[in-house]
Amino acid sequence: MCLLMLVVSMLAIIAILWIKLTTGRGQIQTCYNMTFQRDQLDTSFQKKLSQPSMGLNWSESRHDCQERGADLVIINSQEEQDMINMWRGNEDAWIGANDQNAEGDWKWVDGTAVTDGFWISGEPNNKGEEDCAVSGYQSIPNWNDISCSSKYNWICEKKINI
Ligand SMILES: [Ca+2]
Ligand SMILES: [Ca+2]
Ligand SMILES: [Ca+2]
Repeated sequence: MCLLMLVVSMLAIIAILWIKLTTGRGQIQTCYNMTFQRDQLDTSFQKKLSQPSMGLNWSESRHDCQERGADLVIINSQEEQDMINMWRGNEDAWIGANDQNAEGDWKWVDGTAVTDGFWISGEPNNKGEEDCAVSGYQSIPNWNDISCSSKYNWICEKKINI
């Protein structure tokens, strides 16, 4: 029990939402780096990131996270979902779930099953061929399956010791 408490207290999440801005001179990558502790959710994270963005496809997004020692976010709780919903503002953002290996068998990037989640009613619907998930509307639930080659912002998650 003590160990569990210690582990839980040591976990924090850095979620990083990179928004690529386009300018007349080409792409500029801007990094918004926000850290939070689970017991310190507050209004300081209610930052709107509403700049027009270019985005990356799901695989590129995941690769970007991995290069930073992180991975696409795994949403474990309502609390985490709420936080991500605030951070992404009005922008759709990739999350770390896909059913690319087997249609309808949704898995997180760590290989665990997506047992329940925050799917929009009627989603995932695999319309055309949609194997990757975004957190996509202001309301909750707001997950949707989208073509993995679409381009969106993305949210990385990294466990850190505090
Ligand atoms: Ca998580
Ligand atoms: Ca699918
Ligand atoms: Ca869909």
